[in-house]
Amino acid sequence: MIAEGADACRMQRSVPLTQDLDDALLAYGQNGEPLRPEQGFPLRLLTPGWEGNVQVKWLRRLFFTAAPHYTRDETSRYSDLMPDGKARIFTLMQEAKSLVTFPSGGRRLAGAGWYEITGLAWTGRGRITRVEVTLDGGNSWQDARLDEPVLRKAFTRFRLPWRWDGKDAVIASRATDESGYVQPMREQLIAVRGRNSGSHFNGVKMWRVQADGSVTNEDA
Ligand SMILES: Nc1nc2c(c(=O)[nH]1)N[C@H]1C(S)=C(S)[C@@H](COP(=O)(O)O)O[C@H]1N2
Ligand SMILES: [Mo]
Repeated sequence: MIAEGADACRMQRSVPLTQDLDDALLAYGQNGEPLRPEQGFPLRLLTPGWEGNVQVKWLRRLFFTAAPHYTRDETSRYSDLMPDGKARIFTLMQEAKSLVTFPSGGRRLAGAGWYEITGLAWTGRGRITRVEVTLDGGNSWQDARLDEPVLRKAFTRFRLPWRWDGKDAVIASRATDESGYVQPMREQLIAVRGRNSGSHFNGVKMWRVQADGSVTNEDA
């Protein structure tokens, strides 16, 4: 199935008609009101568990073909060039991902003391079963608490109390899902998929907290 948007570029994605699609929706509303323009008004394809980039907004038409189409968006943006020169294409599944939303790049901590580290985790393969947090750039990890209810293919909020001693800290989260998949470290992902896989990046994301309280992007 080719889903096509009504934006000026007529965004097109190839969507396989597999069993994974049995909870797919053509969404015309959200939270009791019509879809908002930025969410794809009047109609959006929603394929829970698959990456957001498949979920075509401002849906204009669906058409059915015998084989996937190598559309412009498919090949120019969502195909990944692997280190061996081959391309990884038509990747759909949202692999487990998480990130710390506080503290995060651009924020500033007022001073040493108690804070709540919090963030979001999600996976297309079912439920999030565990989120670990590091305060020292990945040398050691501790379990965060997951907010209930933990639902399939949905955001799961995690929390961890933290007493900041006012010294440098490098903070990140790492999610595990019910399939046993563990969110990879950035370097592990780059080693396997190279540096041209940005659209599908689900690696661990580090924030650096400096002694003056500023928080910056550690991977920049
Ligand atoms: N029609 C159309 N749909 C689209 C896109 C687009 O450019 N045009 N971008 C896709 C990509 S790359 C992403 S990441 C998500 C973003 O969805 P959001 O705006 O709800 O976060 O929409 C997807 N659907
Ligand atoms: Mo995107």
